[in-house]
Amino acid sequence: MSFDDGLASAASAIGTHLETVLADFPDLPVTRAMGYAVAGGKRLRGYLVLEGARLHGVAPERAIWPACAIEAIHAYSLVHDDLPCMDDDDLRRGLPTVHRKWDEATAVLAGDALQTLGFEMVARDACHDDPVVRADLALSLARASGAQGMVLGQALDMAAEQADTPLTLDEITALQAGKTGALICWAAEAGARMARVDLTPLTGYAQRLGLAFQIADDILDVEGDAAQMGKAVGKDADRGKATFVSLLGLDGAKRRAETLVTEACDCLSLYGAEAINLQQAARFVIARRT
Ligand code: GRG
Repeated sequence: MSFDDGLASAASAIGTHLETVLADFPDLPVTRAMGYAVAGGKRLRGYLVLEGARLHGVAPERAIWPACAIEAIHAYSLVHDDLPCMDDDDLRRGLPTVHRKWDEATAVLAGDALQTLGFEMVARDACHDDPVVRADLALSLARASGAQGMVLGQALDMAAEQADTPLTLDEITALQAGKTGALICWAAEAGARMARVDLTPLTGYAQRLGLAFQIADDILDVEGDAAQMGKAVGKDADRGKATFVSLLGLDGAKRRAETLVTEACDCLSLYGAEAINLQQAARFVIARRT
């Protein structure tokens, strides 16, 4: 199967599973908003979970739970990031943002409920027989998404908007390691956690992948098709915020992303040909147009 077909198949399985889980919830605006927010997207994080699990012999019917969990947490972060008190965006994935389609209160609640749903899904018995593994998944997911991970990155980003001087390369690298890198790391490591094996190769891979993802996002922001997906092109740079492109230049940013992807792939060399899909995922991250 080609990488594109594998990603499409994973995205379909994740979407179907999330629909099934949400079908058990009361039919209310907040649950409809949750389903709307968690639909679509590339499903890169969920794909990383499923592939990392496959690499370690974890059954797909188990791995679908953390794959859906990370997509629910990711969706919550986007719903809240789009709110008027944060980025105030009207469009996400080419469609009205949740607070535009419903209202702000519903968007806050839908984001909150997607976050708690993420933790519920890794805590369910169906995710893993061993409660210690389920607790490890929940603990590490809390650290990745909370005030030591994604929320920390978002807070540093908000502080940078108020600062008099733009961030340095080291500062923006640390910020992005939290804001986008932490969830990507958790996704890539989840299969190894489920198989109770050493995380080190996956961590090395994912840290580089997460940084390459953000550099690619900054490149897309200035030259990509992101506008068609409802992103304001060049928005961060227009606000005077430092980006990898503003700090490294467009060509320098592209070279850095290429180097990171090569290094990420090298981190998985001990897995041999079995790691080809994760290596192709790393290449996809810098080749994507949205
Ligand atoms: C509000 C707690 C809180 C955190 C928000 C992740 C985040 C922190 C904000 C998102 C802002 C943003 C657009 C960052 C750029 C990187 C990123 C996360 C892009 C969106 O991820 P994709 O491209 O999205 O994987 P899809 O739509 O494919 O799921």
